[in-house]
Amino acid sequence: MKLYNFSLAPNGMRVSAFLKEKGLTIDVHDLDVRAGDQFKEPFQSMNPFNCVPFLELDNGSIISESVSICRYLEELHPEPQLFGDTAEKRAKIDMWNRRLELDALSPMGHGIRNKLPMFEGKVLAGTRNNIEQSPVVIERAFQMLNVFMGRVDPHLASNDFIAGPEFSIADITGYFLFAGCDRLEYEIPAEFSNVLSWKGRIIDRDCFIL
Ligand SMILES: N[C@@H](CCC(=O)N[C@@H](CS)C(=O)NCC(=O)O)C(=O)O
Repeated sequence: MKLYNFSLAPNGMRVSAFLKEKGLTIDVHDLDVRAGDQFKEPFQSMNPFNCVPFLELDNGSIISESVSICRYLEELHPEPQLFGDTAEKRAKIDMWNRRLELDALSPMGHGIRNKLPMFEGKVLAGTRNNIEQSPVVIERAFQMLNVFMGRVDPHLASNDFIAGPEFSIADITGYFLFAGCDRLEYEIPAEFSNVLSWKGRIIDRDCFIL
């Protein structure tokens, strides 16, 4: 199998961090998505969503979406488990990962793409068009992040990691949420001290030294 990735792509780095945490190495092909490699053949046909990361299996089949790739790799290499080893743990890790992605990572990503000049003409991932950057989306990202932080802060008072006592794929998502907040220049309000403590617990983990 081969992973198509770009070393500066946050979603690609989620898979790289997962691989490092698992102690796995796989064949990687670097696609420079800033230069538009993903729109050229054969990559356009391999992933018509024009994004990295995507994984090519030995039978030629393609899996994209960072978490779906990680889930597939976890099935092949269950230890150390990052998606949970019981029905309850799996559901809770999935629940937290979805909350992080839908309520925080996604609005944060839209905020960045509507703010930074490097994303002009690329407001939606994997597109090149004239959709304009909008300050309203940036403001909404800040509002949604504030709501999210307020919701998770009490939960993190009694949980070392976001889905419970063990580090999981949801913490990997969390790390890239924090990295994106820095790019967006969203500072986590000091009142959310449990969120800041969680950030402190995961930020220096070896898997994130890529
Ligand atoms: N939900 C997807 C998002 C993938 C994505 O947005 N990838 C970005 C890099 S972080 C990309 O390839 N962008 C290419 C572009 O915008 O042209 C995932 O988790 O894999």
